[in-house]
Amino acid sequence: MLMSSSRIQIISDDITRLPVDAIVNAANRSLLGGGGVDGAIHRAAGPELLAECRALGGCEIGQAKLTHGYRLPARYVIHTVGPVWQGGDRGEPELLVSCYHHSLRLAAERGIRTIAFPAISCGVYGYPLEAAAHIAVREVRNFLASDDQIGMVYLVGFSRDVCQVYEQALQKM
Ligand code: AR6
Repeated sequence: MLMSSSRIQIISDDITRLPVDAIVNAANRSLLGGGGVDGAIHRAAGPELLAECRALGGCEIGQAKLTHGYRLPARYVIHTVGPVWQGGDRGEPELLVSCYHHSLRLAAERGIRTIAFPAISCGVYGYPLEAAAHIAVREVRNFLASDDQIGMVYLVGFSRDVCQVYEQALQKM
């Protein structure tokens, strides 16, 4: 098994373009689409994605559900619902940890080998980027340390700035 840190890669890209086994969606509890990365994923996947999501009955904050990727290059979409930042003492860190953990566990259970995460909660949900990047890197590393199913986890920054924060978080670990 490769060392866990060599199975984490930070990339600057549009997550909807990545030919990985699964991309993660930063969704809301309805799972019926929205703005940001959620809107981009639904646009790129096509209406079949919304139809499958309708049958899922929503998703709790910190949990994750899997659908097909339809017109996306990715085979699957793992929809997770991040916390809205409310100052940090309303369980937000634990809920964000839970998003990464449940998404990775679901991926491993489904035999997924390559998975890409956006910066969950770091857009309209307002989670401070440095704190969220620290959680993302730590949780992915912890998971990979005891998993040999997933071969590569991509942490996707939509801009170079986000990637820089991820790189700093990775160096600090
Ligand atoms: N590829 C990669 N990253 C992206 C892309 C993309 N195509 N588009 C945006 N990002 P956000 P949240 C980045 O707001 O904060 C939706 O309406 C973006 O720059 O998409 O978890 C849902 O329906 C930011 O760094 O998600 C929910 O209601 C990160 O993805 C709500 O927003 C997350 O930003 C979820 O809010």
